[in-house]
Amino acid sequence: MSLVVFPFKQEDPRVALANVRTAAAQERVREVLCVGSDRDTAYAAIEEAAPEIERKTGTPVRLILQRRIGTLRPGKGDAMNTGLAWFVEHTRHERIHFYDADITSFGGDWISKAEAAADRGFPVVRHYYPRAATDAMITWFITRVGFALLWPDSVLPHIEQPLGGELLLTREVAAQLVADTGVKTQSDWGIDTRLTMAIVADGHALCEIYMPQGKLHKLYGSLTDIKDMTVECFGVIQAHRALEIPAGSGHVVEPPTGVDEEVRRKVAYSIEDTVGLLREGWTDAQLSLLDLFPPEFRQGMAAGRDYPRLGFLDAPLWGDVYPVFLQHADPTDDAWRELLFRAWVSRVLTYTVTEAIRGYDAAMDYLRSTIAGYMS
Ligand code: GDX
Ligand code: MG
Repeated sequence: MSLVVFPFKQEDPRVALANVRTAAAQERVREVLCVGSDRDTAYAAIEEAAPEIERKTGTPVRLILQRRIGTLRPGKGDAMNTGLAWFVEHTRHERIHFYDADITSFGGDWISKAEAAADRGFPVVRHYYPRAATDAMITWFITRVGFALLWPDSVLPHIEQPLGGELLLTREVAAQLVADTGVKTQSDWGIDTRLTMAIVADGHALCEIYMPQGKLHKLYGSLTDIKDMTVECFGVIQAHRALEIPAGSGHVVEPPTGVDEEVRRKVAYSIEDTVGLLREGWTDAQLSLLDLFPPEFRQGMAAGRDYPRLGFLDAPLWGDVYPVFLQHADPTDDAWRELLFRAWVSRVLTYTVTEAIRGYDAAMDYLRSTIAGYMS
């Protein structure tokens, strides 16, 4: 029997509550735990509705605030670690599920499919879903690149959505993660990457299940959110770049069953708003950091101050630039954070104007081939 955990922060109470109700009504679910960042409106709404949901479904809905467990920016990592610790210390359930609270396409099948894969013997199950060709840009240009460059023989670069917040773990795996100091430390957006790395390093077999309806959820509030996410998702890889990860533990990916026309057509970000980011906010400190990088990158980035260049940061150049960030970047330093974000924006724009415009299938083939290229 299972516990379902929803970390939440400033979510639409209606969406969060609908998801809590859906989870509580599932046959295998014995308890739902909502981990809030503070007593916001969603917190109040869940608190009020919990007794009624329990009466209707027989499933208790608990509500707690995240604890300060890690040492980095207090964020989603503290919330997930609070949920993991609570599961291990306060319950006897066999499995734990995590879901983002803002998914509007959430349904009982997210839970039942994961349970079915765990029944087949997988101690770790991750959900994956179709995403637009211009979505998942951190996954494609930060996480999978880092995994491919640093651990080409492991399963890490093959994981479809290593940042996804939707997953199932058995009690044994959860207990191991709760005891892992590296996981505990990761209080920020790096938590999903850190969990993925710890699970693979510990040699657990994992199954990725396909949700054809996709994950529809809240759009990014501001570019600051995505900047923090980019830097923190890079930071976790950089901090653990010396980690030994064994070659190949079991990894099964359920084949995808088609991609919605809406996903194929969707443009996930505004090119117009993004181009401006290459031009604004340069400081002398950022400019002097460019000296550490290959000349094509240095010139391409610096030229952006006058007129943003959109097509220069291709896959081979990114493969040369990324290791420089791995070696030198200081994610606590403003100039480095800005430069890393700017470089990622530039890589995203180059890909968009040279590859994504060729259409969905060509773009996805291209993205996959870049990862294979970095692995060899
Ligand atoms: N308690 C708590 N505290 N919950 C949080 C916090 C926090 O500081 N920050 C976010 N959450 C909740 C949020 O309410 C939602 O339920 C979930 O965590 C995910 O956050 P959201 O803002 O919806 O993230 P987003 O942009 O959808 O990112 C997700 O996918 C990324 C990716 O795959 O690209 C999220 O799972 C990321 O960790 C992941 O990197
Ligand atoms: Mg979201």
